[in-house]
Amino acid sequence: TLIFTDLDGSLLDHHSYGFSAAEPLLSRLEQHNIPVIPATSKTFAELIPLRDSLDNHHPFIVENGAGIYIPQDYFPEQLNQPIVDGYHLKKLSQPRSTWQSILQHLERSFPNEFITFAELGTHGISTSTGLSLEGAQQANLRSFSEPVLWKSTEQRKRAFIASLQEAGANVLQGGRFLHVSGHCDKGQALQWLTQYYKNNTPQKTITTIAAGDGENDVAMLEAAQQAIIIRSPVNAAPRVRNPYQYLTKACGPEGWVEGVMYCLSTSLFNSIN
Ligand code: 2M8
Ligand code: MG
Ligand code: MG
Repeated sequence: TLIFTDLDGSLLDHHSYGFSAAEPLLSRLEQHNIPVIPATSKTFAELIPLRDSLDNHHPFIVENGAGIYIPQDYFPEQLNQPIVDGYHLKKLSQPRSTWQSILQHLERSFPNEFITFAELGTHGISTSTGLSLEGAQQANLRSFSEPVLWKSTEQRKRAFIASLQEAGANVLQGGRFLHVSGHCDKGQALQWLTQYYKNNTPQKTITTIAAGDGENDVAMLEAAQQAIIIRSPVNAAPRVRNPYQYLTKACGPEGWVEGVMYCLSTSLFNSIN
């Protein structure tokens, strides 16, 4: 079993970014060799300290599926992927600058209607996310995507998204921002990494579970065998086409524990029946 999980609003509390309710289960999963694989909008720079506090040593997916980082020596086989910052890196998007120049061109058609992460800067990111200044700085160290804060109407937002798509970008809705990146998502990243585990571990069948609370998690929730939709304190639950799905009663890390316990008990039930 592999557990792919969104962080903000799922394993981490939407407001406080805490995860204490999930700590006992996280250590039990580790003892039972069930990898918990973060799949997040966050950056590599944000994940390094976070993996430390979560005591997580598994591969991780950043910037909404744009990059998959695999620790060196995690798999017995030598990976073909280049080593970046000490990890094997599989890229699924063009660099951030590609999206920044498209956004710059759209400035004229959508004046004062959006503000990019780069424009917000450390202070602006900190105010709009509740992250510390250090956290905001790490969130801005992006390699493959540009988050955008939308300031105008829903109708204009649809026109904006259409223009971005026309220019070759892919747009995903996060909890607070629109994420402009390549044609990647957390679902494709889940598939790539699951195939990698299959090729490099003795188990021939691998069960995949995915947990998420937002629109940017839908592709991953649909790609997994079992989906856990974490209830959000602020947004409606995303619509997911997966017959094996569970909507949690609790939000954030409490909901995460509820959903993972539910999925593990049903997959155990299926395997003994
Ligand atoms: C951004 O991502 C969230 C994910 O849903 C959002 O769009 O609201 C990212 O920029 C990420 O790097 C950052 O940590 C997060 C903080 O809330 O916001
Ligand atoms: Mg989320
Ligand atoms: Mg997210």
